[in-house]
Amino acid sequence: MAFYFDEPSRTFNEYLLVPGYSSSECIPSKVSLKAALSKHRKGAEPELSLNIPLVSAIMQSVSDDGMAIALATEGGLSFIFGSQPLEQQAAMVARVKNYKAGFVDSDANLSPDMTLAEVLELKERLGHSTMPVTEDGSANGKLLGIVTSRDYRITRTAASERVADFMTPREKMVAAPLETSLKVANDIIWDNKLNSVPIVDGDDHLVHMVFRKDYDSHKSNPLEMLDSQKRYMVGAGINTRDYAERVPALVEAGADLLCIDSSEGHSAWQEQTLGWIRAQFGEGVKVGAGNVVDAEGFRFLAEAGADFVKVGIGGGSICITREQKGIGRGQATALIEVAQARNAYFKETGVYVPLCSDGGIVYDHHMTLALAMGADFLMLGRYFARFDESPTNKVNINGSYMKEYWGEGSARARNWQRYDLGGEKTGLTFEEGVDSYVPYAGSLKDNVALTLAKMRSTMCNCGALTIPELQAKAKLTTVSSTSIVEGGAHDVLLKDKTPYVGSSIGLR
Ligand code: MZP
Repeated sequence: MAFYFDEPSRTFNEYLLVPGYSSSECIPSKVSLKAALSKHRKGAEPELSLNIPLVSAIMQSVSDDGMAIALATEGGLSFIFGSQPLEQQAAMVARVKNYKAGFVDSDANLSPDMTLAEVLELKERLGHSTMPVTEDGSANGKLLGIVTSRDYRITRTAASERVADFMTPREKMVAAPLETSLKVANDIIWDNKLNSVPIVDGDDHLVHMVFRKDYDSHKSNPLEMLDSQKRYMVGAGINTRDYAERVPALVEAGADLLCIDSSEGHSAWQEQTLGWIRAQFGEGVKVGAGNVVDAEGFRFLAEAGADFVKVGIGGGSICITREQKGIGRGQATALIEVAQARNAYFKETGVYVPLCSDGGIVYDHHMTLALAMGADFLMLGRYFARFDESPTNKVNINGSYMKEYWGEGSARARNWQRYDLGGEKTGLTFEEGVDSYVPYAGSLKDNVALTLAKMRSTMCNCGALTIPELQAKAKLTTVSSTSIVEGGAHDVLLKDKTPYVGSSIGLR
């Protein structure tokens, strides 16, 4: 006879935190959001920790090298998507590891034959007004000049005019050699009253750009996720098919942490993958596994050697697995049960396995709920997809800016390995994800700051200055549907007709 769980499957929306005593010590500026990222023994520090408990989803539409750099700057971590050729994925990882804050790869580049109309289109699309001109229009071509908004007047310069005719040519430009430090580049910028300086190699090929505004980035980002060599930290997704080739390539490229990306992790394939990694690399390569939604699944992956376990099936905003296959579990219920299993495993073995709550976060306060329920950190797709730094197009739909966001199980991503159940290589036989838009929300930095301000504030209401303290002290209650109505603005006529959105996510 089938097994029936006692509890219905519940979502984050069905819970609230009940405040506890807050001492005068308990103020938001004292809250530490440091989170364990890899398993560790009782009393020992984890080898890997996050400075903020947020990681970006292993998805084409979320986590490329640009997202990874932006998130590591704020103290979180990205997992570069694995549904791409391994050389390409390793190159993204390498770009994060080689990134020098303040030295950026130029993403708005011109060739001398382009027209002013094309320059304006690029400016509108990317939001940059400084564009180097290279022989072949690439980011590393021979430098021929530069175009800034000082080089043309829209009212006077014809839209058909060629870049070569109005750019500031190379001989009138200031550029700096490859070995230039950030400090010296900044001095050049100030001494010459520039907004940027191109860094060139011995053959005068463009390598990087240094912009005036980036100089202070290190100082203003105290939570940056840096490795022992002061490089940004980055994770990468792997699958249970080509791990023997992919894992060594990612390790070689410098990935700090891997994660098996699969819709369902309680499987022999994950056990084999973890076993292979341990046999080849011992404990030196850290790898998370998942996803699971019950105690049995957790224990299986913990015993198979996972460094962290990811929780969640079917709750992702772009996910239709529950509709298509009828499998999954409400994210809150799944997390609560898995956290209980994790705590029992810790008591029994002395090994603490961090949990990542993956998918289904809609409002900012859901993040704090997930942490209170036992997650150590959160994986977010939709949240990050809305920002400038996500790799997808920003498009105007009926007067509002949107970013594209598609699931790994959609026909667009065709990540069949994520849904692989063994047997012949079949490709994606049916979709488990959708292709969608999410409202454009601006920069990652501003949004993350707001989200974390709310998180710190709620933690103080619960009398907690750290995530483990929140987990120990949190008091949670389920809510009735009528009390949800009571929780919003109600029985008043709002002066501002814009619907109130209780989250920086802003969809509901
Ligand atoms: P969300 O933050 O957008 O709600 O959910 C992101 C999570 O959804 C990802 O981390 C991943 O676990 C899951 N995901 C990604 N693609 C699909 C799909 O196409 C999916 N079904 O479920």
